[in-house]
Amino acid sequence: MQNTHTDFETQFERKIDAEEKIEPKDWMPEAYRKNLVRQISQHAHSEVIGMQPEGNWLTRAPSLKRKCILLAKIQDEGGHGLYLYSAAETLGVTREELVEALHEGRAKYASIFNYPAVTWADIGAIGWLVDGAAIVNQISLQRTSYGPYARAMVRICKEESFHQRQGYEIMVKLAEGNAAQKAMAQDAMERWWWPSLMMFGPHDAESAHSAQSMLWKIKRQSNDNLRQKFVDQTVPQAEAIGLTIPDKDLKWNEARGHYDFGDIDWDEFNRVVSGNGPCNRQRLQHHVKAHEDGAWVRDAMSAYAARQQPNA
Ligand code: FAQ
Repeated sequence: MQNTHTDFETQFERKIDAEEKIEPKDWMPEAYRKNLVRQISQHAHSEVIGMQPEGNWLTRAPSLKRKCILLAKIQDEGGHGLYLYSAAETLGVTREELVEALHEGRAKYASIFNYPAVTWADIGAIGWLVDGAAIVNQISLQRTSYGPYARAMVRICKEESFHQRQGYEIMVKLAEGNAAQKAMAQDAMERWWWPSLMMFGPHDAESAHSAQSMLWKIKRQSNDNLRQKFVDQTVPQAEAIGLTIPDKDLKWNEARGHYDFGDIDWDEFNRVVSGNGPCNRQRLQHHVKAHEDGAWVRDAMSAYAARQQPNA
């Protein structure tokens, strides 16, 4: 007897309830597939666009050792983009379609990468705060319901944890340094703190996709829960190196067992997400140009692949 649509749906729901992974060949609701393509591809675009602010400092890293570490870190981010594009491709979209959606502004990438990295301390702040925020989110995504996405997250989290440490270590060194170095670290903290909190997305009540994504276990923790986790883990790290978090409302709440913190500037978030942040145009133009400059490589690979076909 053939399976009916309802049988497939029941099997899908049973797997989700039983914490079994949904795999590429399994039946899945079309809206589940679409939502995953959206989230995974935006995640991939973020990793790749995220190479730009740090790439800006490769030629100016203060020592050979710092340059090697930064180079390895940025290459890891490119690798994360590749695992994630591959995971998205298992859902029946092509890499070309995903890149086209980015270039045409139909796909987003994380708002944080539209801010400039203007001093060396920004490289410390990106590793510490931006990778730190990314890990908090990605640890929960290791348990996402789609198998290829969950498995990509395992390796990505290991690498992000090295990235976070390298960033924090830059900040430690600057904070232990002379007055100018300390001031540089504090200035970076002030510029990157609020945009890092915005990485977790709108408040749960305003989040368009959360309710359904939580039911399908694509997301395992809400935007606000993850943001709170990040604040709770980062405040003691800032205190340990004598940096001040730029939030007058930040204080430990004994009753909640969490830090209370101030309101995010959602106007700024919306401006950046809708394409009007400090570097949106520059980031996208750079990606389009790199893609166009690389066309000959893709053409050569296609020509070579065609030659390998028997009887071609
Ligand atoms: N920026 O309904 P929700 C990294 C959009 S990786 C831009 O709450 P959702 C590594 C959202 O897309 C960082 N747009 O959405 C690294 C949606 O618009 P849409 C990336 C945002 O998906 C470090 C709308 O707002 N990580 O940093 C943002 O349920 C250093 C409504 O929002 C991931 O992508 C934002 N911050 O929750 C690399 C993790 N927030 O699509 C280099 C995976 C929200 O309807 C250097 N993604 N929007 O047009 C997720 O966990 C989720 O997608 C969220 C958003 C939590 C980001």
